[in-house]
Amino acid sequence: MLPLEDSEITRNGKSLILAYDHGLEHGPVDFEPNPPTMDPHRIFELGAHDAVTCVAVQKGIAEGYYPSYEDDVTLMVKLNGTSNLWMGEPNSAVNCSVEYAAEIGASGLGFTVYGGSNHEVEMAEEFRQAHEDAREHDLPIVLWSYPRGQGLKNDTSASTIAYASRLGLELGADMTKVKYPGSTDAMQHVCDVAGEMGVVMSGGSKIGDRAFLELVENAMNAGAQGLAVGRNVFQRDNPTAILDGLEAVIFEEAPAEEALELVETADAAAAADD
Ligand code: FBP
Repeated sequence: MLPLEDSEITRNGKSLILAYDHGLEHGPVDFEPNPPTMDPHRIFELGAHDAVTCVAVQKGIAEGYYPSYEDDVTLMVKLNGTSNLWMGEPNSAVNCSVEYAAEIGASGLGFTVYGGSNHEVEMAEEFRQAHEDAREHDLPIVLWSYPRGQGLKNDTSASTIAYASRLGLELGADMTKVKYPGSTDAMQHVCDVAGEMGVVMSGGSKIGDRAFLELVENAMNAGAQGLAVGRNVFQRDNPTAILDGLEAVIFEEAPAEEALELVETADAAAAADD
């Protein structure tokens, strides 16, 4: 595991990864609540917000758009990913090599493993290759650890999510991204079993400002290293406002209530400008 305190993908040891691989994973439907965000330029502009430690995208978006933002934004390249246009046991195609990600400016790498899928073994083997190549380039690698597949009865149970975070530690991830397991106590266990490896919470479907900030506050109190979030930022009318609030909760240890005031102030200012 690489020490991430001084890494470009963290700030004071904490992370807010702005994930934007949804055009591949879910399709353009995810941009419908806020159509301007179908334009990757909009996301890289958000990536320059102080709250964001890096923007995680697939190779095509990185290659096409990152050159205009390399002075202001830190890039994470997702090495694998898949569409949801097909059916079957969860699997994720390796779309980019570590070498190419480094060439196009990545400061960090992302990789999905669906533990519990009938394809877990091949994804773990592909992760082994990516991990060892990442070490050659001195790049941190974040595991998107999402147990799912026909063998799993409940892929969001507390014990399954704890297993997901432990998989990251065992396989050599520098940080592991998991779904919220449902309570602060469960999240604390998820972080405890990850040992010295950092755990970041996955944002999930869009929910209200207060509920989301409270969720992130709970995760941070439970020992999370931060957040990897997509829809709960870019599907909002004013993504900058929620980033103001997330910055307060994650980096300044502000309570959700205080962060919510920042969000509401920023929303009011934006409304007055319109
Ligand atoms: P969200 O914050 O929008 O949930 O994004 C995090 C993420 O891991 C993305 O990187 C990825 O596209 C998506 O969730 C996958 O979600 P799903 O659980 O539907 O596979």
